[in-house]
Amino acid sequence: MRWSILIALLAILAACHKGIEKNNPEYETENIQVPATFTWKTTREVIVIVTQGEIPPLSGQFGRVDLYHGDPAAGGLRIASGAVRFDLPCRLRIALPAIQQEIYLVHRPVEGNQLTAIQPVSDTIRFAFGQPGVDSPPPDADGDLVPDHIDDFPDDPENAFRSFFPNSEEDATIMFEDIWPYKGDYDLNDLVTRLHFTFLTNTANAVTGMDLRFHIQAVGAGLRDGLGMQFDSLTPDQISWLSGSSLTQGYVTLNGNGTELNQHNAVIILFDKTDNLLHNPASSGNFFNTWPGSEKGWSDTLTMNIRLNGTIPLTSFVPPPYNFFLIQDVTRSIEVHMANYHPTDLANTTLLGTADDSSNPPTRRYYLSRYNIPWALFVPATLPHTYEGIELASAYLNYEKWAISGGAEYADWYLDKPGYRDEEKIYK
Ligand SMILES: [Ca+2]
Ligand SMILES: [Ca+2]
Ligand SMILES: [Ca+2]
Repeated sequence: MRWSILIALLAILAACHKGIEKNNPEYETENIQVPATFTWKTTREVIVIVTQGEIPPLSGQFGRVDLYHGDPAAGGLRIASGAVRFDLPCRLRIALPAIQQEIYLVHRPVEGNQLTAIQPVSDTIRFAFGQPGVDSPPPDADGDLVPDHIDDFPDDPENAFRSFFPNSEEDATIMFEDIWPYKGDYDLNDLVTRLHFTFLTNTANAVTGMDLRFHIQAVGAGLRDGLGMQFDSLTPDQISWLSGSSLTQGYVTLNGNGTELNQHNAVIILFDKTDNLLHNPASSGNFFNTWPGSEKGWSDTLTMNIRLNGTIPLTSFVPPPYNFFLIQDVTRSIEVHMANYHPTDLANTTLLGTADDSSNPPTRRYYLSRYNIPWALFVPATLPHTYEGIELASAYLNYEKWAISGGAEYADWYLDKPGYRDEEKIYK
């Protein structure tokens, strides 16, 4: 018990932003000369357009296009899929890691052998496949014109394919400093949450819904925080229903469809308090997997299912990272967003531009310090966090070069490559 009090005291000290000696005083993230225009983005959006030639006789059925991060024959993971027919090109709008140089396109025709092509990543990726002749249409149990053998939902005419972010297997990560508008200690481990997105689409390559799977990786905070997400391009009535919010604190009020009440954009709340998901040893107090030597805890993994009212073409449906935000210390009005993502209607906007924050809504500058340092970072991969009080930038040895170059250099700073990490500073 005394140990937990000590931990709690250390927690308060670590979270305190002024006058406290930091665990790594030799390093100061705010001394990084970050260009004011740097977006801190780790992803890019691309449009993929794949056409299929016409060779009669036609069955009217759709072939399928799959996109992979790497060579599927060598274990490359799938990122997106869509329907293609001679008269209906496959158009996909997807987010890729900014470091992605090329993608693999696989054509799985109604009949015949699949073909693979490699394309360099650009804003618009175009490719054309031929279509082998189809003698007799293969079985299509649900009648959606995607044959069973290439239909991810062979018994569901409303859905045909799954697409993913960052890919079929791996998670993305969102990391926060939580004492905004005060600068934190830049360990970015106050809340670390792992995210995986699955998108459901139909034969028309329109989105019908999305599943968001998540768990908490770390809580290096004395505060009791929550996590929400705003769809900046969806209104609440575009969502039919959603399930899976973890709410125990009573400060979140929902519409009938599960989105948050009194918001003009669709806002979903993943959890209103980190403890809802955590199984943490009592000796850790509020802290979850950030102190060296402390007993490890584990997090539940939850999935939110989100289904749309009608469908939205994949070319109009904005891909990740979306507008995630931390809710500070069970106080709904204090939100912490990624750089240049705007607050929701329920945020107390009088805090913008106060203390260490230099948000300026007229110029759409949000949640950046006067040193152009953000309070939140989204990474399209998993990455281990640092020990309590150790600045992320001091453990990831090319992070500073990435920031100074405005993202031009070392955009792969988060990868586990030789010389990229100071393992001593990374939580084990
Ligand atoms: Ca089918
Ligand atoms: Ca189907
Ligand atoms: Ca911190």
